Amino acid sequence: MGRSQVSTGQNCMALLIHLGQSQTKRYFHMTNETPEQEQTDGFNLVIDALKLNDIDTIYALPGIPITDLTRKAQAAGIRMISFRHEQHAGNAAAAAGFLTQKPGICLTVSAPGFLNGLTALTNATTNCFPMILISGSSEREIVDLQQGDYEEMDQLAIAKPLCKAAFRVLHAEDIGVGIARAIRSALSGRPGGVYLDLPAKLFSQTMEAEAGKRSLIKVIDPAPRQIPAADAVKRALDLLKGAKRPLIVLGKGAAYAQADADIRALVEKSGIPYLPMSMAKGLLPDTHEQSAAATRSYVLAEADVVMLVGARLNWLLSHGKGKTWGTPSSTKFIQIDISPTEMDSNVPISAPLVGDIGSCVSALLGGIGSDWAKPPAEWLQAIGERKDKNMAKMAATLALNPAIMNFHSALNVVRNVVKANPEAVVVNEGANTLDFTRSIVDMYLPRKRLDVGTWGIMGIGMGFAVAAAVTTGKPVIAIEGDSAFGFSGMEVETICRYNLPICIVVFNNNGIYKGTDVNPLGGDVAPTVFVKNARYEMMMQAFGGVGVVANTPAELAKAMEEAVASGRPTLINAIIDETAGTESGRITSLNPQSAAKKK
Ligand code: FYN
Ligand code: ADP
Ligand code: MG
Repeated sequence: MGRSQVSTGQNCMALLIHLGQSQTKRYFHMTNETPEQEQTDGFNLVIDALKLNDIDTIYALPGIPITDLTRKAQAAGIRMISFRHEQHAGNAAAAAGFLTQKPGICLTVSAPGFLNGLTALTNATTNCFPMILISGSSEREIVDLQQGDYEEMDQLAIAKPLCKAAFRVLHAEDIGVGIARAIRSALSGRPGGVYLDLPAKLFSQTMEAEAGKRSLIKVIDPAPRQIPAADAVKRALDLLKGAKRPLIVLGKGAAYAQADADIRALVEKSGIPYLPMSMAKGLLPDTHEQSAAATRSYVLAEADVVMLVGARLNWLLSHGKGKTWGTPSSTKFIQIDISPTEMDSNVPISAPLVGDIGSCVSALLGGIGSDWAKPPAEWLQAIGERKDKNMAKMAATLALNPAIMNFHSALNVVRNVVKANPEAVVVNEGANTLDFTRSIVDMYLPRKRLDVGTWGIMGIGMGFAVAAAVTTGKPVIAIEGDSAFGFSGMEVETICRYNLPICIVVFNNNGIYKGTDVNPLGGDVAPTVFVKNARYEMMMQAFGGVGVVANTPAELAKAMEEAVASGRPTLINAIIDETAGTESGRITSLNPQSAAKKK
């Protein structure tokens, strides 16, 4: 009530402000006719439209022209998480979208703020996470004539090729439609990032409150189910039935779909071994007997029929061809995906199953009756043997306790802490830190692992951690390479400000990949190394959080256990052997020199 009430004095102000603007006449006319009518404005309409659509949190960085919007949204009961850099606000929005199936909202200022948010928006689109980047923008008339406005930039044009959809709202009465279109675009079909451009002038436009209310849209069924065709389901089942060495690959699309029980039932009833992609870990517990994660290379090379569930045949799966898949590959693919054009993007898909994962998986389940034959015993046995061998090897490595802590001895601690706290969300980035954590730290529950995703992007750490803490209320454990942490490290202040239960462990080996590179000419240090023995824990102390140095697994275990139990913002500077680590972790082959050698 109070918020949308504008006093007569303010009304006059609003009228004055509107003089000389293109919509002035209309509003003048309207307000003139009904001077006593309750008024609303652009600020309130944006807030009301978001609230109407159950948006309860905004990840933002205030400034011209959206400062008042952040204040008013907070006053209206929307949780406002204010960051130190827009990229991290954007990453938080993206992760919130992935975790909740509601578009995460990032709010920024114009030009530079918008550009800072754009990397996150594009990354969200690449990862198929629903998010909306809302940026304030400068005067259209001046921007379009390139007359040099404050933070002048044609933001809509720049955003368009970099996200799923982009919209601009010029009139207050169109705010409802603009936000509805943004929500639908972000959530329907393949989820992705949407840009919404709100010029500064829009916020102070007024209109009659009742008409404003009527102009808002509550989006009904924003991600409609897409039921797969019966013949497509049959084709997929027939192919699976005939397989001698079947494999299921679960991707982050499967994690996003929140069809956890049916996915687990499909895997278990079919008896088919499965491989989780990184962010699908935990969809079934990594300790599940049908998991083939510990013998990844073997199953990819040997499988004759592979069913992809919300996973793309991109670089992370070697595009479905080449050495990884056995040469020459005779693998046949079934692909479950909501996007029809994903099919045949890299190799032929023998059985495309287009629809939402929940509907596709339940349709497949319908076809797996009591007469279903489990995969041939030789296949399961071959996988089992290799898996046991690899896991025994891994266990032996983890049991070692070298004099200086390395990735394995430190991650053995993390593995135990996560096992004891399976509800905790693990955020993970780096090169070696990422690759070792992925294979060493088992996940037990769906959507508990957030990482660098499709692009292998650094800098997601603190944004993802904040969103995980805010949306789940559970402890967050961020396992960060020292280089990776640097991209978003300033957000430790944000973490302290909101007192979030985030435990950051910086794997400090003094550099990118490792800390031992030397400049052959002397002078400056090598480009890959950092200040030696950096005191990352003091960054957390600076803002009132807990900062600890861990030189040994025992110290690391104590610090992590305390952090998770207390829920206090904590940064553990875990000192890792600076000689540990390989160039680019497990993707060394992508370095140009290695790639050239391979040819
Ligand atoms: C996995 N493995 C295990 C286990 N889990 N062994 C024993 N026990 C357990 N629990 C084995 C697995 O079988 C593999 O061995 C190996 O460990 C590695 O497993 P992973 O990580 O699943 O497999 P791989 O080949 O590294 O996966 C390819 C990939 C992955 C491309 C999907 O590397 C990836 O997601 N990379 C992202 C990298 C990235 O984005 N980096 C950021 C940029 S860094 P084998 O079966 O013997 O192969 C900039 O420099
Ligand atoms: P990963 O990297 O884990 O293999 P990808 O991001 O490559 O996963 O693939 C995710 C796939 O999931 C995308 O092709 C996307 O279209 C699809 N997807 C996302 N959500 C759904 C859904 N609800 N139903 C069906 N497919 C989905
Ligand atoms: Mg490092």
